[in-house]
Amino acid sequence: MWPILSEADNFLIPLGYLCLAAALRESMPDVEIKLIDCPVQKMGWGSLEALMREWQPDMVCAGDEAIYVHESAKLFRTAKRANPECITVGGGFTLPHVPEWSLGPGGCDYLVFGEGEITFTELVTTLRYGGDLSTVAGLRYLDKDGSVLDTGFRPLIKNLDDLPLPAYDLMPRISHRKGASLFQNSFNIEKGRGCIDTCSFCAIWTQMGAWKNGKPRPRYRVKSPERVVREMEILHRQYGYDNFMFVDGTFNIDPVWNNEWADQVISKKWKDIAWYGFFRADSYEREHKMGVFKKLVQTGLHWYLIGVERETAEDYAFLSKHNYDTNSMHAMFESLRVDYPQVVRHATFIIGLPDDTREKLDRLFDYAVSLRPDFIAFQTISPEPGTPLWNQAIAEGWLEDKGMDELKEFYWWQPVMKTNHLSMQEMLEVANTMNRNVFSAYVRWDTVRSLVSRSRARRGYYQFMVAVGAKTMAQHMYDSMRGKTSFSHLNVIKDMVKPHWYDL
Ligand code: B12
Ligand code: SF4
Repeated sequence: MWPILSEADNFLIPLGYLCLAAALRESMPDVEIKLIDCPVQKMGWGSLEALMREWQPDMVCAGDEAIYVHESAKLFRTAKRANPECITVGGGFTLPHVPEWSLGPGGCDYLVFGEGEITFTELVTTLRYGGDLSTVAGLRYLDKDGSVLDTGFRPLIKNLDDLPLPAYDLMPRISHRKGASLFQNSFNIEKGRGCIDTCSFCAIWTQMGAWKNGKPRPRYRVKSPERVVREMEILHRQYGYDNFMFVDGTFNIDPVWNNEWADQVISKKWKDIAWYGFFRADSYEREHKMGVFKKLVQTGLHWYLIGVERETAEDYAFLSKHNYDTNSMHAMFESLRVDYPQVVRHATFIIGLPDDTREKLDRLFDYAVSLRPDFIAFQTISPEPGTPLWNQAIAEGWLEDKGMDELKEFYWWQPVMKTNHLSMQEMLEVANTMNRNVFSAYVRWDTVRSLVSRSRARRGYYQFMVAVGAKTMAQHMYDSMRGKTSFSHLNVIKDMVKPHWYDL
């Protein structure tokens, strides 16, 4: 189940659900599992409820990302309306970290904390065949007296190759997602889980970390190169996908793994395979010098996303992001630009830190442009439940007592956290201005060259950006002619509209 707010937003498949379904199917093949991908099936709340009434599921499950937490509550209410006996299970990045809310107004009967496959399967087995739920590690649920019962942390799966292949067959084909103009015909894939760093705002290392005494520790695990190539082969040959999005928080942690994997992919001689990944700056140089990065590009790497976040050492310290500095950042971007011009360089920055001022953010803007990425995004910091930043923000009162019901605002484009020098409204204006001004930074020769680049990704991306820029400018001019001076059209998510089928 995956109700959404906007058709254009959710253009990738929820891989976690395919992994959970595969694990459950492996241990209980007779359980009937349905994955409903509302955006793809254009299924609104009305038809979803009708389906549930007809189908009478025994269990309805949903994960979440903060922005859609309120949607998961609505889903669980709908499920209970359709079948009062239905058991609701929540998992993923947010719900298990706010158990009082999730097991109360959030409408969950059970929460699966962290990595889900084994805990979820054991939960279903125990509910089905009987047994003591308090011995199933990784669960949170309400005890008889109404208090939250936490069954403790489930150790992480040691060997990710032991996982069954994601249940690809349960997913409807998604290539027709129009909003995915940049990522047509793509499918998510993971090489591993977790990360080596501990960035305070990031839920990737906490979700797949090892928890002890209520605190996460970073853990990084990978599948074997053979296993990942096998997944790609099935998706490519059997399902016809040629574009992969590696969901790993950091693709370039281990050059030896990457080298071996690249050799295997190259030996397959697949035509027109492309992939997108998230990278770190500090390990770039090593891979580049070893010749591994060149091989990654040969395998079809066409989009390099890096969270630069900030410029100064103090800001990196605040975010708990380690081993980043301006020299290596400049060197990496310059090498990418010169040595791998076919790869689109996408840089994201975090704004809205407690000490941010307009001047500080102006400097950050100039720094971002000086790195010459192809794509710059300034995102306002959003503390996510379960991350160290969330605890810090609550302790410091930075969230102004925002409760879970306000979590729908936590989508990284709108400020939710107080700063010492800028009001929320001022921060919103600064964020909009910074994202808008990015367009003027692209009035340069490189852009013209990129529009006719031989690289499909580069050409496609620049054509897309020029079209967005033109549309934005036209809107701006139209607004100015009508005497409207404030400009908010780059507040991307806010501008998204609910699809017409949303309530149907
Ligand atoms: C692909 C992706 C997207 C895609 C698709 C989302 C999807 N549903 O798959 C798109 C591009 C749409 C997207 C958008 C956003 N995303 Co996103 N996204 C990811 C990404 C890169 C991969 C997710 C994935 O497939 N992981 C691999 C699978 C196998 O693992 P998994 O999802 O964690 O699932 C496992 C467990 O978590 C658990 N589990 C998960 N769900 C459930 C449900 C149940 C019932 C159970 C029992 C267990 C369970 O079991 C699974 C198997 O072990 C993650 C980062 C990451 N590497 O995980 C960020 C991430 C999930 N996104 C994040 C954010 C912030 C967003 C946005 C808000 C960003 C924005 N400004 O728009 C939006 C929100 C949109 C939305 N729909 O909610 C944050 C979430 C933080 C948080 N606490 O909520 C993450 C963690 C990135 C980060 N650095 O912090 N995202
Ligand atoms: S390096 Fe990236 S994936 Fe790793 S903890 Fe930091 S933000 Fe998360």
